[in-house]
Amino acid sequence: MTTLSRRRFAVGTLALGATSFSIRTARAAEFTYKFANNLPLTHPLNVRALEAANAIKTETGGRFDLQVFPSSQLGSDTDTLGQIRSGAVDFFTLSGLILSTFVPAASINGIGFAWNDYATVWKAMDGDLGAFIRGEIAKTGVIFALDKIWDNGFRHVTTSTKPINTPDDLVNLKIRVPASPLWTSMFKAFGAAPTTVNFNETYSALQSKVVDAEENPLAVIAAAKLYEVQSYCSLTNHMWDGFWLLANKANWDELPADIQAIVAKHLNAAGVSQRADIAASVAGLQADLTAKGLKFNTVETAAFRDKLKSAGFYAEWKVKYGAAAWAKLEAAVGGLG
Ligand code: X2X
Repeated sequence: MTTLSRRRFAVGTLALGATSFSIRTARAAEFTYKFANNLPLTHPLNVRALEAANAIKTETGGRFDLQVFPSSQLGSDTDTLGQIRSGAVDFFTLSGLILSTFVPAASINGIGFAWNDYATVWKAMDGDLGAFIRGEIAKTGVIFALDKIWDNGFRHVTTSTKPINTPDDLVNLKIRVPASPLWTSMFKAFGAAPTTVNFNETYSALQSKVVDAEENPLAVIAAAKLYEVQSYCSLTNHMWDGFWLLANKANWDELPADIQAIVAKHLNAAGVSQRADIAASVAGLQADLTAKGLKFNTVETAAFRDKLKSAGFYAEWKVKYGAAAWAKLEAAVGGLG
């Protein structure tokens, strides 16, 4: 285990303290379920998750207590994927790209430079493409995804060394990527040197210069204070990434139908509100991060997409997903070449 920074440790301890306080003071709930995620409490995902937890407690008359564990308190994403499969964790927001280590089709929305805007993303993820992915997740028999995918965002490259202006700037770049074959494949196609690091160890990997770069949406860069250990943010918009709200099927099936309905209603509504929070925060976040010293630049994305095309990236992944799944992606985003 890598050492957590003192700041992160303090946040984790406070959150656990608050949880046990509420258990002691409130009437014991009939059902106490755990919701794990990898993000700090300040990120909209946790703000909305806590709001949903309160609404669920109220509407179930205290019968259902959803305990939110932020900042990978229950383990790294890779560990927590094991726990949601076994039922040690009940709910878990996870990037579809990381989920693909268990459900291969789940990374398909992360294909590089596929999405132009949020309108296209939500139409597809609330429509046929999302339904297809949820179907694949449900086929595992041990987990399923709630209807509404939550937003992580459009991802951008940050570095401690130099801005990324052209695809050539990625060559040999030591960049952290999450644990997912698609991420590694895409950055290798650019000639970069990707290293897999779970999110809970990313800050320290950047701080200790194990890697020089990472890539994330602005909301994550801000909430996790990655600007403290990065100097440049190149607005590459290279990928849209969302969090499926996964549930352990056996634990879910133990809940009475009326409680299931209340929990699903509030969690899906929270996901939709959280999408709006992220979209509304982008302009302000860029200004805040600039004030904190991060230097921004924009890029011509066509050159990056052409590079992936000539490296055979799209052709390779079309074969991996299969023609039928690829057709669903192209029906949503247009031809990918
Ligand atoms: O690990 C990441 O970079 C993050 C926070 O974006 C995900 O959860 C995929």
